Amino acid sequence: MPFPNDFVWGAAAASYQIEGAARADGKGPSVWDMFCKKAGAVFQNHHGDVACDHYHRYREDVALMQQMGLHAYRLSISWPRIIPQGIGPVSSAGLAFYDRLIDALLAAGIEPYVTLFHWDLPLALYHRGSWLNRDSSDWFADYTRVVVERLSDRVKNWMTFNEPSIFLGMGYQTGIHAPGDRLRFAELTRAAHNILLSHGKAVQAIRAYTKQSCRVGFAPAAVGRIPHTDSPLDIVAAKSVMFGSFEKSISHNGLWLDPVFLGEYPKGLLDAFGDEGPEILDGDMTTIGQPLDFFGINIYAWERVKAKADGKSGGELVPYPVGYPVTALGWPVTPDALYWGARFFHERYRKPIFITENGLSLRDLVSVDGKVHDPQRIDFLTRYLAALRRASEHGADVAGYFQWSVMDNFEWAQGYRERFGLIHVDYQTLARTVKDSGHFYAEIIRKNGSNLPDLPLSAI
Ligand code: GCO
Repeated sequence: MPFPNDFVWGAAAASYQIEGAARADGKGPSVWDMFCKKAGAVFQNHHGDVACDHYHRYREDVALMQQMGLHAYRLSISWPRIIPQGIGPVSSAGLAFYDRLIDALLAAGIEPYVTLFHWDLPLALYHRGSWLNRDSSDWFADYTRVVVERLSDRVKNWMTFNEPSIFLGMGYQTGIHAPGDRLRFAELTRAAHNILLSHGKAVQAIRAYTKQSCRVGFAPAAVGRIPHTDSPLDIVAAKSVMFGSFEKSISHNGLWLDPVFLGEYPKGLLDAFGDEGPEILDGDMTTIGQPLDFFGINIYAWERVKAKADGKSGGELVPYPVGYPVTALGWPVTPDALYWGARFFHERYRKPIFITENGLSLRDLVSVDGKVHDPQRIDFLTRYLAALRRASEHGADVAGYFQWSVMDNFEWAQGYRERFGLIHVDYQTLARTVKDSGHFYAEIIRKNGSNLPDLPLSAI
């Protein structure tokens, strides 16, 4: 059984994680350039100064993407490469790089899906108050205008933010990501509201300045729960955790997904925030709730829940048993997260679903035969994609899948220790080697998934 005929097969990466050239051609510093210089902030003090040197090697990388037969490539634009100070003068060299990259992708028959913000905030804007400053929504809208005016004659698939709940939570609450701050809860909800406003104004800018009809979405993470069984009670329990059960948290789906797709914060969430909730001005929710064309979602590992014994709402966590399969990062392998995620999000938000990220990290290495054998990634892909196809068969409008990641890259606070790529990168020589999983994924694309086994959920 194949996937839908027009299913989009892609792979993803992000500017700071692969480009390198951190100061080339007038690029301004980002908060990650600053953060990596803090001793101990990143594994072995790794940083993105060189990364995969994609800035100079993009033609080779696009050629490898073409070899794999990718339909699409999800890239992000480096804001400080376009506008070095975040606002003000635009870098022609920065725009020229993305001109070259987009042209190379199109020449290779690969559709670019562009994320406007994947965590590399211009450092100058951090010093102007970052997302705590309500002006951030105008800064972001103007940056979006510059990019869309330049690239929208060739780019027709846009995403505004990547995982706002993660970059806000890890960068400004726990501080284990850039910029490494630990804000008060009321500051976090203010920043979240400004990020959502930035999203809405960016959507307006895309619609206003695009040079062709286009599709707009964003790529959130989500709090996800897998029903322990497919019993109605367990399904209700999983959804009640995902879309109800409000508490004082900036991770809650109701803080991010409902305002964007339903145009409002859930009342229960604002009640839970109390006087630490965001200040909402007239018109804000209309701005935030700009219509979108698809529901992008990054899904990796979800927890399982079952109905509470006392029948109350919410769900009881079902821990994974000792020895349950995990990735090199310790994330449980939970393929049915793609099944339930596609079904739950399509049911609630009624938009075509793109899995904008899914993958695993392994400790891949180049074997004596010069190849990179990664059978666990092949098994992972088999299970997760079989589950996603099952969701499609059961009525979810599944439109595409982007593997994270096209190549090994800088995995934030873990630096280069974690390898997520379909392509191995030797960080000393920068040599690329397509892994066995890259060849396997190419076969899946060629056969539109019909070569994947027809696994029942219980076997996934
Ligand atoms: C994220 C980011 C990616 C990560 C990937 C693996 O989801 O954290 O979008 O940049 O590298 O998800 O953690």
